[in-house]
Amino acid sequence: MSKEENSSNEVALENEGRRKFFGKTALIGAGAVAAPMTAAMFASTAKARAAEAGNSAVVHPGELDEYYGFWSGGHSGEVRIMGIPSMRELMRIPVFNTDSATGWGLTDESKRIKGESAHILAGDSHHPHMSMTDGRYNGKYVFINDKANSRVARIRCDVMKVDKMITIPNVQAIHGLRVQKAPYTKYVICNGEFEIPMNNDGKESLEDVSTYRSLYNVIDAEKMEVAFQVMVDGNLDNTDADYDGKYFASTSYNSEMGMNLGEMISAERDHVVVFNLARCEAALKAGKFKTYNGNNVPVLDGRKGSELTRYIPVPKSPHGMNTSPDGKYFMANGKLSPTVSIIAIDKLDDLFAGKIKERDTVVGEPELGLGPLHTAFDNKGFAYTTLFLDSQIAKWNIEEAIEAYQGKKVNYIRQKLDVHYQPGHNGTSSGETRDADGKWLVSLCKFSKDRFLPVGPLKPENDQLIDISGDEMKLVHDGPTYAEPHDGTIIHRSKVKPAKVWSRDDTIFAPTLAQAKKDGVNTMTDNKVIRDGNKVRVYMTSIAPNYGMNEFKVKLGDEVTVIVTNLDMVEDVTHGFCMTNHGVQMEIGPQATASITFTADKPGVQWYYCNWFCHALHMEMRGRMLVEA
Ligand code: CUK
Ligand code: CUA
Repeated sequence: MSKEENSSNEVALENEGRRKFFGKTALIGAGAVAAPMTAAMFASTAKARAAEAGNSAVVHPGELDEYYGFWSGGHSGEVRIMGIPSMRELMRIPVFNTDSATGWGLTDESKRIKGESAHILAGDSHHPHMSMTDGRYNGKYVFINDKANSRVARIRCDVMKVDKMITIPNVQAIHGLRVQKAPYTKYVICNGEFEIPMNNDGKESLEDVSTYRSLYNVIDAEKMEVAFQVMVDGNLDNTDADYDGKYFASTSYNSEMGMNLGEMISAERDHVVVFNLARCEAALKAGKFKTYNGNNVPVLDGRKGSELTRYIPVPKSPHGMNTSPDGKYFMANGKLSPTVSIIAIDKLDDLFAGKIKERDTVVGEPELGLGPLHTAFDNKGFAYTTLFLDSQIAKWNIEEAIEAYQGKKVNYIRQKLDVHYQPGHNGTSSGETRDADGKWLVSLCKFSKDRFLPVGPLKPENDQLIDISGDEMKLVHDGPTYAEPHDGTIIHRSKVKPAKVWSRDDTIFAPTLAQAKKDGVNTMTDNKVIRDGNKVRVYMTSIAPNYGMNEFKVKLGDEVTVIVTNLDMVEDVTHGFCMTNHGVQMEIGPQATASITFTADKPGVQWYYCNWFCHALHMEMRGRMLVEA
């Protein structure tokens, strides 16, 4: 390592110390004052800061955001980490997509994690949700669904990389996804949206749809295996969990089991399915399940009349499902109905005991405007519902909406704020947890139209930041985003503790190190070529600005695996490995090992180089592979 490298690292570490200090004071906006200030400078800054007091969206250069936002990247297939309130995009986590910067989808480690879907290069991510303990984020994992290929992935929040991915059997299109909130995230819950024949072996017809079903999926969060599935009547859209560890609820927009638009929207009412977790687990234990399609995933029967579920009728084609952070209500957002149906969770015991009727659990149905899709919450009893067709967010009082349902004359709507335009999901700071704090609301708008400089027929979306700390919602920021944030969670930074460098015993590259051990290679010290038939494993170290191996030889047609171990201990010194003209590139973080396999199908000299700028001599960090013909 060079001298400059060393000294710049010391500066970085010193900064880190200062950040920690200010982090403890929890005074965002009180700022890291790096340079000495004159009295006049201080006065004017203090004035500017006072004007921002209360809930400032301004994050000055060098200051850190108060919240992490985990954003879905929609059909880009990724997850993004945002800083809130600055709305700066901090990082992208490739998940269901392929990423040339990090080599996600190309490296051996990522292919191993993708498993049976390693050949699938696209995806559609919708719902990123963090694991919880007792209804509060625990900083461990973020789970995300792939609607396009019926997958669920897990992001490990210490390294912010995917460490598990599974394809869910017996279903098509995993849509709504949430986590069990209490007592802890034992299960990840998600909906199979599209109805398919239970045994989908090509023997069914397009005409007779009587065997078509949607399944509710309950996934063991640690093992990342399907624990069980529940067969339902109708399809499933969005889902959420209670704060007691007892019930899950899902919206169904196609209770008709229609196969075209007209059929799907024919009924005036669809329903919310409520799942009784204890009864499902008991049925599983008692062996009351069937299997389908030749796999051994247990499928419970939760169709109408089952003891495992209840079907609560709600108006036409509901979409979003949101649990209020006080744990009292499931809210089903009407979509084609201008209403949100408020389901009292404390009435569900009686419903399952057969003491009351399904509709008796509905304690409010406020009329909010056109196209309610999703609802978010503050800590003062207000709900914020996106109105897709009206391009507005309605702020309303939950208890007053319940009183109105009982016949009292109250105006539960406090404000309607124009957003730009057509909002889908919205999210409040910590609003999906007991820690809801009523500071920020983000509206994920599907259209931006005229809000930004035109960039051609394809326009960005618009993620709008709204201050909800006062009586009135205030729009404070427009944030252009690429296709397509569906859902975002806003998590206080105190809940997230990312690692600075990789640990050598990380599970993500453990299988690679196991292979090295078999090859008799110490990845921290050795630079060696191991030949195994026509398979060649090239082990090399990297330390700025050098690879441990400047040249190696292989034979034309060999299957070459390059395994690089980054010996740098310095935070942020990431190296890359790129073999020119081979479509081979990857990231190797400090103290990580990464590997990539390709065919040496071009004879002659092939340069490889470091593609992550790491040092003043980064351009010189390269070497030659000779492919002997
Ligand atoms: S969905 Cu996209 S706006 Cu996938 Cu939660 Cu409602
Ligand atoms: Cu190593 Cu650039």
